[in-house]
Amino acid sequence: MIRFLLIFATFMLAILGQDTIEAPVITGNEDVTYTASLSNSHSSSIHGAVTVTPGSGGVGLLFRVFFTGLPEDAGPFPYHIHVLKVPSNGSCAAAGSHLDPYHRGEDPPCNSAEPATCQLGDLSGKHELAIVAPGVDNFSAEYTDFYLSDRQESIAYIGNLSVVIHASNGTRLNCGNFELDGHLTVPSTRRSSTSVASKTGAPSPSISASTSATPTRPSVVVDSAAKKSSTLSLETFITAIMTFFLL
Ligand SMILES: [Cu+2]
Repeated sequence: MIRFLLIFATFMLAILGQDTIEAPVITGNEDVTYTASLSNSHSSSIHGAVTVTPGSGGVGLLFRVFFTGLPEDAGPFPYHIHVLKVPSNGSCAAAGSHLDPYHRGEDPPCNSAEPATCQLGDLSGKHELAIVAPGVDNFSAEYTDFYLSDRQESIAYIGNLSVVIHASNGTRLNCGNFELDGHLTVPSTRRSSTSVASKTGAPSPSISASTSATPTRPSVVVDSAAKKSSTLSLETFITAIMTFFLL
């Protein structure tokens, strides 16, 4: 009996050990625009840009994505925010790994129904892969990502990072660095969310299911550490029961 309980306890703890990390919803984003233009033109047919402005009321960031020249036989195309800048030689390999400040890791793959649990930089995982129909070589999307920031002090800050678009097999096809548009628009004071909304306009109708979904936790957390889900307390509970039986 005791052996059975030990095996059962080990099994349950192994399962529960896969704690779910939930990224906090980012509020208070600034009225600035960042654009990452895919720049490595000499080695890729793909061009385009990812433009980022504050989400409605400064909650999250509004992404406008446009890619063109997508080779028909290489998609669907994942694309991500990567943690390092693309160097002047244009090497997408030098862009490093995905933005993942909560150390979520690659596995299991991102579930778009639970975007808070995905790597912060996994844009195509949280929203949608760039998919093109036969004979079409461009893709566009617009969505709000609630877990990213345009404020330098945030660990979810995207302004000094890069975007990489991949072939379906993971090959890095093109990349570009986020740049503050015009380098002239740094606000000296934070503007109200009203002016943000009137400047950027309301988001257009969503394309993917997760695009316009209201976050289930409209928290005011800006930069606190990601929360672990309730699996930890369940883990403690099971351990307590096992201890009771063993004693
Ligand atoms: Cu990537």
